[in-house]
Amino acid sequence: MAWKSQFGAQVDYHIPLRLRDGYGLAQSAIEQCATNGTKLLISVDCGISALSEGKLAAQLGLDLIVTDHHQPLDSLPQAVACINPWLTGCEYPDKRLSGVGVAFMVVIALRSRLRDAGMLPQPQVDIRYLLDLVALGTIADLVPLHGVNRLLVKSGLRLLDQGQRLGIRELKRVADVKSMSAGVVGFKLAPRLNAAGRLEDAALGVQLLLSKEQQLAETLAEQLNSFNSKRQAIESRVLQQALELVIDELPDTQHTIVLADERWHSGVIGIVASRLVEMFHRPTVLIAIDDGVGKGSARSIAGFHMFNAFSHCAQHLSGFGGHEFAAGLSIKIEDIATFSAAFESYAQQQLSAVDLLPVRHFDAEVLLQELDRDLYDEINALAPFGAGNPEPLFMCSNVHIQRPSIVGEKHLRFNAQQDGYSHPCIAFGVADRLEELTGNVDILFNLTINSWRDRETLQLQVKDFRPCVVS
Ligand SMILES: [Mn+2]
Repeated sequence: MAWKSQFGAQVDYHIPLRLRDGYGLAQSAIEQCATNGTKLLISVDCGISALSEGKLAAQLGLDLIVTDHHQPLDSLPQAVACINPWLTGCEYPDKRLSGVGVAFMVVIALRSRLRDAGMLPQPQVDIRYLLDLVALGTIADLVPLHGVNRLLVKSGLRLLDQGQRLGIRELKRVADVKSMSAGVVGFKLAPRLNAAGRLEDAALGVQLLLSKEQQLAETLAEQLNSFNSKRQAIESRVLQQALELVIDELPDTQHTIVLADERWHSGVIGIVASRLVEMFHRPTVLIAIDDGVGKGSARSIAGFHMFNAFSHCAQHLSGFGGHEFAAGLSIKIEDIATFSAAFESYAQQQLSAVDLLPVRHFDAEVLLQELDRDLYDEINALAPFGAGNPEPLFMCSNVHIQRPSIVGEKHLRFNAQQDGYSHPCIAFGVADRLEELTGNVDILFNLTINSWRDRETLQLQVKDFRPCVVS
């Protein structure tokens, strides 16, 4: 169903069915495009390693432009152009653009070429209004939020907050989002847009973002929301199963976690791998086995470059791709054991025992009396916070805990007191640690503002705590 783009071209989109076609530029997609008369194919966030697909596109008479931010291999796909900040000779200064960031730069360049050629349609397109989508994609792609990325996200968040795009408005409604931040996008909006793709067809998310009719947008947003709930349920089941395997099978001396299971859904293993990394602080690969083929998702820790590790173990893999902290692979079942051993021995060389200790870094140790609204405002000028630009984390030692209680079933609320000063605190998702909140403790926290009935109060969002060691 092609339509006319703002620059005047007839366009359509294709989202790979991840479960059928895997990630990226799939052969079936190229064939389909050729059949329906497409002349030019532009990839976004994929394609840089699609050598055979590039060849196929050329054979079928399709022009291909690859835009991507993944690491290029030694040879590039056959294409009219490959646009990727990591290409040798690419002079673009900011290598860490997201997939959508690269696509947006292409839009900027295209607009300027069209203007110079006198081909820009009137009234002129204001491409700033695309920044809400750019922010969304940049946050969801988990690139570091500094440099150009931070600027794109900062401008885009304002648009997301205004919710001028119908689909975004509906998405905010079903996700119960009141105010916007990079965290809200990452934890509430992006998972809902992605939920359909993890289980079925990611095109639902695109349809929502493009929708112009209220009724349709409402329906799509609600569908995505229910996919998301389903995804969460599957995820917690897979996590449970993975934990059982970790506890049964892994000795303490093991530097890595590699688990494979036929019950798993390849759409959720990445998220579960992230959870295992949080819990065990080991480079982790989870492999979902389906029809005799393994599809793996990997997450890493500081000091261990996952893509390099996969390159090192390439002989045991059918395919792989990714970055320093996240990567994916495909593997034959009979190779899983040898891969796992090679991966572990590489990690033994790369990582020391100290690398494997979970460490919490904080930015400053403070006293409760130093915390006020002015400090919050100063810190907040550094936002948006997210990957690569974490929200400043403070440590306050030896605070006295008052009135700890469970709120909303899963969370803890209490007051922290020190030298006559006190601040309200909230700790999310740790209701099971209520009993540890006695006497004097050290707390790690971010500064937040709690708005309630038009009153704004400083609130400490406690990320972790431990019994105080000095007194
Ligand atoms: Mn990407």
